[in-house]
Parts: sequence; structure tokens; C-alpha cells
Amino acid sequence: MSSPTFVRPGAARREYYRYESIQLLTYVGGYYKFQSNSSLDTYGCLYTKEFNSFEPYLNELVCDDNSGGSRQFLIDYFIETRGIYILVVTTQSPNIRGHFSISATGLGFVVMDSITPVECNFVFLSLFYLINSIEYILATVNGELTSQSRKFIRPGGSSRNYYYNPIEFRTYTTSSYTITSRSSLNTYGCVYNDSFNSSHPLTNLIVCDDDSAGDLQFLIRCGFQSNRKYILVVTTSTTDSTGSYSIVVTGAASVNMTSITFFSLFQ
Ligand SMILES: [Ca+2]
Ligand SMILES: [Ca+2]
Repeated sequence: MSSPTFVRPGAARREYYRYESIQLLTYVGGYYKFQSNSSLDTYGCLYTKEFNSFEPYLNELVCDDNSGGSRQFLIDYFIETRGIYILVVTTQSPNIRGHFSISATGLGFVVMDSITPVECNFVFLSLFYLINSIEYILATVNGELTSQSRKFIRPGGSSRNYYYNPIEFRTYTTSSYTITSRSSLNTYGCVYNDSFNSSHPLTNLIVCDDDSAGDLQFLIRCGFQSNRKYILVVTTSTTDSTGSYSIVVTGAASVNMTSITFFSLFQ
């Protein structure tokens, strides 16, 4: 699958740049140089704590375009022992694809792990759908947001007063799946990779949608990888909204969905 896109820091126009995000870890703190090696005109940004493609200036430490020569970025930065750093590799011009490698030089060894999220590219996947036109309803989950439901600050939200229900789903085949809501509520849906923590609603976030299905309903169509766990968080566009909803998953491969129920010892 190809890389996801974002509007990179310093972009001249609001266009989409392909990126790969790489988590860095070292046990020997000190200055390290991170340099790309590619035939592309690369552009690199270093983040700390976490990287959210929807807020590309949040947690940004430094970006570089050409300090490495030959249009390669070179970032020289003090990396703390066991610190959390994410190197985002993108390109100087929008929507460029190609290969690259990254070298890290410094006092110690740097572990580099790709944490690039799965792609949610609507154009790409609608082409996929034309080829694979057999689409089934794979799962339907009915639920309700009530005044007893938990609340959080949803991504892009203005306060901590959005009720939400998390739904875990497991995929068995790498394929595209479409998740839509049906409700009289103005629903808002977010998909997370592997786990969801309501105190850190941007961690593991893949994508959110508000109204792509029309009638204020969300529609999320993503290429999901096989044998993975994802969490769909059903919430609302406006604060303090309660009501019932149905979630429908369509696609060509099977999926297993489970509502996550919270229990309290104090009720
Ligand atoms: Ca460059
Ligand atoms: Ca909506």
C-alpha cells in the first residue's frame, strides 16, 4: 500500500505530501545526525512525544529540506536517552512517491521503527472498489450514547464533553472496509490502530470523519491490514449529544466487531 498524506510543515500551498513516520529510540543520549539518501527531494521533520498528521506543527522540534546536500535533509539534534522521537520523512513537492533510506550517526545505536499508519486514501480505494465490486455487509453494531456514557475530548473537539463508545474490530484479510453510521445524531467517527486511550485521543489515531456519508453521518473507508485490531470510536460532532446509532461495515472480506462495555464497581 502507498504512504498516507498530510499537509507538511512549511508547505507553500495546502497540498498533500506523502509521508512515512519512523519512531527513534536510543539508549545513549547525545547529538545525532539523521540524513536521507534518495533520488527524491526529501524533507524531514523531527517530533517529540507523538506525531499527528492532522496537526503537523504540534510537537514539532525541527524540519529541514536540503542541509545534507543533493536535496537531502539532514537533522542534527540532541536525542535524550529513551526519549520519544518521531522522524517524519516527506518530500519537498506534493504527492511524490519513491524510495529512501535514513542514516543515523552519533554516539550510540538508534533503533528505527516504522509507525506509518495504514492508508485511508479515498481516491485510491474507490478505484479498488471498481475492480472489486462485490461488497457485502460484514457487520452491524447497534449502540446508544446515553448520559451514562463516558466522555472525552474528541480529535478536533472543543471541550471534554463528547460522549463516546469504542468498538473493537478485527480483520482477517488485508482489504478495504467501509464503516458508516446511521443515526439521527450528528455522528463523528474515529479509527485507531491497535488501542485507544481516551486520555490521549491523538495516540494511534488513523483517521476521523464527520459527514462524508451525508445526513451528518460519518463514512470511513480504509485499507486495513490482516490480523490486526482496530478501534472505532463512535462519538458526536456536537457536545453532550445522546441517542442511538447503528454502525455498518461493508467490504469484501470478513471482519469481527465487538462493542467494548465499561463496568464500574461504584454503580
Ligand atoms: Ca530537500
Ligand atoms: Ca457528523
